[in-house]
Amino acid sequence: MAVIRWFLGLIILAYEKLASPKGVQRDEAHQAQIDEEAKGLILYQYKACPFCLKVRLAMKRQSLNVETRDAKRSESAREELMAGGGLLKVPCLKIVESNGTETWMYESSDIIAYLEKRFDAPMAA
Ligand SMILES: N[C@@H](CCC(=O)N[C@@H](CS)C(=O)NCC(=O)O)C(=O)O
Repeated sequence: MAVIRWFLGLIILAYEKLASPKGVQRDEAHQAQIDEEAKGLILYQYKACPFCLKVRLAMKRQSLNVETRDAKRSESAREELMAGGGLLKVPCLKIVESNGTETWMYESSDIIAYLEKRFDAPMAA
């Protein structure tokens, strides 16, 4: 079982390398503004989780530079996720609003829909 999981993980990481989109191009000022907004986001994830890959690719497509924390390898990330979100499940997007309000969003499709609504719609690169 562990070997199968390891092999699937390899496939997922290889797919990420091959399928990685270039990402939307923005002018410098606009990208800087998006980068600033993205500082309020943290993606809790596992490297080899297909649902996390789906979110990472969506972020790449939108050129969103979001901090990621590995909840499998890092005990502190796992503890943060459990304490904040309440579930040991990934992906989970921590959203901190400018007024300090925190939201812990689970479900890859919900996360992608949220990012597409909040940031510009992705365009072909
Ligand atoms: N429907 C969820 C599925 C997420 C999911 O099943 N994630 C797995 C990892 S691939 C998980 O966190 N399992 C709990 C665990 O590993 O402890 C989504 O689309 O985000």
